[in-house]
Order: sequence, then C-alpha cells, then structure tokens
Amino acid sequence: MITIYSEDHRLRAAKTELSDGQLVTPFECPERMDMILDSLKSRGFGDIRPPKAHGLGPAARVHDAGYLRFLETVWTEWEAGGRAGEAMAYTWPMRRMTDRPPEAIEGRIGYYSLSADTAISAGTWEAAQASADVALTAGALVADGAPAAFALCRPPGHHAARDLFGGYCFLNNAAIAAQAARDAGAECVAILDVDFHHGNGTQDIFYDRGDVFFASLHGNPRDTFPYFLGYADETGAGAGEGTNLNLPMSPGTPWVEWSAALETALAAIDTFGPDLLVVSFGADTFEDDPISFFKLTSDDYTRLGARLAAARRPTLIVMEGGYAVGDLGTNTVNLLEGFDAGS
Ligand code: Q9C
Ligand code: ZN
Repeated sequence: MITIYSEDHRLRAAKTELSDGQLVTPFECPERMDMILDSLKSRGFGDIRPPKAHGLGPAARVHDAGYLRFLETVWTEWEAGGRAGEAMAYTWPMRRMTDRPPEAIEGRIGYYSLSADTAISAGTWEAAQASADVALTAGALVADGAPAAFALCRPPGHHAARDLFGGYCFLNNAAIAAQAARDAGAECVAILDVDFHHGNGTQDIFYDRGDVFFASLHGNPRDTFPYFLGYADETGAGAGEGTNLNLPMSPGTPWVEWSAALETALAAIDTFGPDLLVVSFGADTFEDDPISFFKLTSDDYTRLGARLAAARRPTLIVMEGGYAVGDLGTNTVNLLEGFDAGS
C-alpha cells in the first residue's frame, strides 16, 4: 500500500489545548506522525510519497467560502491585535442569539468554531491545506486504479463541518476527497468513520445528500465529545434520508461488540453499493488512548484492516485521531498490514 504524506504537518504546532480547565500541550501533536513513519519504514510500508498541491478549489466544494477566508486570515488578525496567546474562542452564537459573523476576530473565531480545545497558531492554515492535499493525492491514486491508498493526514479532519473548526480539525480531508471523487465521476461514495469520536463534520457536510453514505462507529455523544451530534436517530434529511448511520457505543466497549457494529455498517454500505469507500481511521479506539473509552487492542487493528479489505471496494484510508502516541505506529501499521493481507 502506498502512503501519501507531507512534512508540512509540522507547521501545525500549537502549544496549547484547553483540557480539564488547564492549558496543556495538545494531544494532537507532530510526534504522532513520527511514530507512524517509523513503523511504516521498519515494517515494509516504505513507499511514502509527497502530495500534489490542489489549491483551494476542492475544499470550497464542501466548505463555506467565508469559513475558508476566516481560516486563511485568522492568525494574522489575531497576532495583529498584540495578543500574547494562541487564537482560541471563548464565546459562541448560542440559542436565541443572532447568526451573523462579527467583524472583530475574537467574535468571529467563536462564530466559526465548535469547541475551545483547538487553538490556532502560525502555520496551522498551511498544515491544514497540506493535509487536504494528502487526502486528495491518495484519492487520485485510487481513482487511477490502485485498490487502496493511505492518506497520512495531519491535522485530522472529521470534526470540521461546512463552516466550523474544532476537535483538532480545520479542513475535512475525508469529505474533500469524497467530493473530489464524485466530481471526477464516481456515482456514489461511502464514508465509514471508525475514529473513536463521531464524525460530526462529515455528517454535517453530507447530511442531505443521497450520493454520499456516512456511517460512524463512536463513543455515545451523551458521554463524550462532540456531545451535540452522533445519535442513532440522525438518519439523514431530504434526498439524504436513510444515508446517515450512527452507531454510538458505551464506555468500555471491546472488539466483540465494536466489530458487531462494524458488520452493521458494512452491510448498510454494501446495500448502498458505492464506487469508493473512504475510511476515516482513528486509532483512538485503542484501550490505552488517553482521551477515549473503547477497549480495542493492537491485534484488533489487524482484524479491522482484513475486514475492510474483505469489503472488496476501492478504498481510501484517511488518518484521523489516535493519541496513545507510543502505540500509534504499531496500531496504524497493523491496520494497513491486515488490509494488505486480506486483499
Ligand atoms: N480533555 C479527533 O480524534 N476533546 N479529535 C478532547 C480532552 C476533543 C478528538 C478533550 C477531542 C477531539 C480527530
Ligand atoms: Zn477521535
């Protein structure tokens, strides 16, 4: 399996994350990629190629124009105000308030964000664009006939909605690649999100669309981030009614239960019959993940990879989360190895 990867992820190097009422070093850190790269190289997955630049056109197909302009300029505006810390929101448009983006950056950053965990600093926008290019370049390999490709994206993307950043995400890499595949002629695409967290951004982008199926296995939003989306009764709207499948699960869920939900999702995807399967892959379902509560083991990722290969669809694997940094390389390459062995 070929991996697409950009060194430009290192430009995403925020110093702060609001967690448990403190500013801590972000869980979503550059070292995550180093661990994965080490494992790729030492275990025979050394075909690692840089992305091609695609510009902002493909991102603009799924994201709001005002949102993209905001991402492009937020750091400059924030810094110009002489602020000591990184850019982060503290107030949001809530129930019974107005829906207008304010002029002042302190207000606009709340308008365009869904959480306070994700600080923006110099280089964040450049890294986010490179990450989308990684997904687009890997997607093009699959469109050109590769049975599968691995987009080693950082920063991740699945929490980024049409016009919202947060949950460590800015551009929705999987959604951008899925839309690009549609625009290149794929009739329908399925996105299977197996990150621990609900892919609220991807759901938001495709919720009313009948041509993109979205299925997500995740921690129940009553118990965990993103809290306000990801319930089982969210099934799609309008032309997209029936093309959104949420499978929320409880704290402590092990492989035996999790893999039963995986079968449910894959059966629904099979019925849908997509030309392309995009997998939003997070290794934060791991038993030792510091911010999550499922109990998958390292061997389970090998099983997951083999099961995905058995779906027998052209497959684009897109990296999302995973914060047990010491095990992240092993778990991620286990997935790829399982996929290749099952192919
Ligand atoms: N105290 C992804 O996995 N909440 N994003 C963290 C830590 C946000 C995770 C709370 C988790 C976002 C791509
Ligand atoms: Zn996650």
